[in-house]
Amino acid sequence: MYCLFIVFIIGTAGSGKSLLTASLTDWLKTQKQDVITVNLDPGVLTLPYTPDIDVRDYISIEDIMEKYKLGPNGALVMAADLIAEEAERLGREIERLQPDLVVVDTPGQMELFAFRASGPYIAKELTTEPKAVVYLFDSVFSVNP
Ligand SMILES: Nc1nc2c(ncn2[C@@H]2O[C@H](COP(=O)(O)OP(=O)(O)OP(=O)(O)O)[C@@H](O)[C@H]2O)c(=O)[nH]1
Ligand SMILES: [Mg+2]
Repeated sequence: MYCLFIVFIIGTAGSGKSLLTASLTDWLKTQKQDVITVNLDPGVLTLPYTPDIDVRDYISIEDIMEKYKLGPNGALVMAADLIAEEAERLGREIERLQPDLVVVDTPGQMELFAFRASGPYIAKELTTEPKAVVYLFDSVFSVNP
């Protein structure tokens, strides 16, 4: 039976989510793991990895700002809801690629993913298989408990 594990990289803005997605995936590939990356950040311009599935193919922050006359934060809230609408399609894309592991890079404004209904909904819709969360803190701040 096909079974996949999906890891959501969540953390505060600039805590290193995208870089960890890149390094973790590279390392897993050296361990001969069949892994793919998913970018769920619609606002990012450049990434340190080439995502196999990219939410920017469906959603553009600039288009949302223009179309709905929203500021950058309002547009990100709206984008989170639009991603939720696309979640089933993203889930089908993952299924089509049949990986063993999926590393999901989430948006910098973690409250959009972690503290709104759309985040858990997206997580649930992407797959019914086992899921894990890796939570990143700012490392410099975390030195002092
Ligand atoms: N020295 C060091 N720099 C890091 C580390 N992880 C990330 N960085 C740097 O921190 C900056 C932000 O890293 P990103 O991976 O873009 O962080 P992010 O959480 O994806 O950022 P947003 O998506 O914008 O919230 C980049 O310049 C990285 O090179 C790390 O472990 N050590
Ligand atoms: Mg990022």
